[in-house]
Order: sequence, then C-alpha cells, then structure tokens
Amino acid sequence: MSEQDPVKLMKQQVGKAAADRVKSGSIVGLGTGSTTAYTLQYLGERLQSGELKDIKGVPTSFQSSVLAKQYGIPLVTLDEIDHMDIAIDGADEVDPNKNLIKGGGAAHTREKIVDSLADQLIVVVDSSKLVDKLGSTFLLPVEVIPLAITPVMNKIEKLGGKPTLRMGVKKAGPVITDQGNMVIDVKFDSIDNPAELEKTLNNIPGVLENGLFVGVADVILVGEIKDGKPLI
Ligand code: ABF
Repeated sequence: MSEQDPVKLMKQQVGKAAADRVKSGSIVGLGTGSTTAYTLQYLGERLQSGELKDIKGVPTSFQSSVLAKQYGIPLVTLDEIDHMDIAIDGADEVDPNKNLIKGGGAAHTREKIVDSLADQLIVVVDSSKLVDKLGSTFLLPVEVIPLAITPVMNKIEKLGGKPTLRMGVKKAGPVITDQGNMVIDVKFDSIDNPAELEKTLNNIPGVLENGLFVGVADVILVGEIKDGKPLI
C-alpha cells in the first residue's frame, strides 16, 4: 500500500482501530469490503504476535472467509456457536440514528444474519458514507431469487422505487451472490421510514433480504481526511 494514498491509509487506520477492540477468547463476525479487509489483516497480525489469543471468526461472505484463512483466523459456522461477542463490518451509508445501507458488495444477506447476532456491531466507514437520510447517495440493494426477478421489480415499481438488475464486470451477466441469487439496486426518492421499508421489501415473495440495517449497529468508527492526513 502506498503511503501517498490518504484514503487507503484512513481505511487502514479505521480497520485497525476496530481490530484493536477485539479481546482474546472472542467469537467475531468478520465483515466484507475494503475497510474490514484491513480489520482482518490486523486481527491476523495480533494473533501472530501472540497479543490476541483464541478468537474464532464467523465470515459474512466468501471473500471474508478467504481473507480470514489467508491471515490465519480460525473460522467457525453459526451451527457451532451459541453467541457472538462482536462483529465488525463496513457500510455504504450511515444515518444519524446508526441505521445503514449495506450490500454494495452483494453480501448483505449473510452480513445481516451475522451482524445481528453479535452482542456488539462495530461499523467501519469513511466520512463520505455519513448521510442525513438513507438512500441519498446509494441505491438500495435487494437480493432476489432469480425466478422472481421480474415480479419483484414490478412490485418495487408499484412501491415507488426504480429498480435496476445489478450487472457484473463488463456487463457480461448479472452479479450472482454467494447464495446463487441476483441483486436489484433500487432508487427511492426518499426513504422516510427505513424500518417500515425494510419489512415491506422483505415481505415481497422472492426477496431474500434487502440492504437496510435498522437498529443493528452499536458503534460507528468514522475515518476522515483532514489537511491530506487520515484521522479517525
Ligand atoms: C460491505 O462492504 C458492504 O455491506 C458494503 O457494501 C461494503 C463497504 O465496503 P468498503 O469498506 O470497501 O467501502 O461491508
């Protein structure tokens, strides 16, 4: 990583600050994305130095399970644990009530399962993710079972949203999630009641999960850049 890149340096610092909060013996939800990638790296370094002992990780995606293995973090499944002490995850938007939009990495279904089981969810973001109202800068991701794509899009239009099927690199085909489903990104003019919209969307047959995380986050660690230098 180049020290010249303040954004990367800031993500690294905020990712590390979250990793520093993990205590020995903890069961830890391992988030997805470029910021939590640094968290996983520092957890691995703390384990290797012996400063941190006996943690177990629960990955929120194929990506985080690959990184955890790379950094030597032992993994467990949800079937093997009876509680989770802490989870650390990224977000695409954060509102003043700590409600989130997630799913830019198409991993929000597993993220919501894991994050909501943790006693404490720490969210790591840069200051560009802070918004007054959810949906103002980011489209809302909705994971949909493939056969239901058309009826779900029609239903979302009736709710006032503008849905787009998320396409992969070079638009060669739709993005496929770790569960084998597709993602619709939805523009809503205004998300006035995130809790209600979260339930309404999940109630459409064929929708597996949407990216609204209401009342799940406990702590938001925000990185920012001031005078060309990263700060937390
Ligand atoms: C995951 O990664 C997502 O829910 C969110 O979409 C994204 C944030 O990534 P980054 O840290 O790279 O901005 O946490």
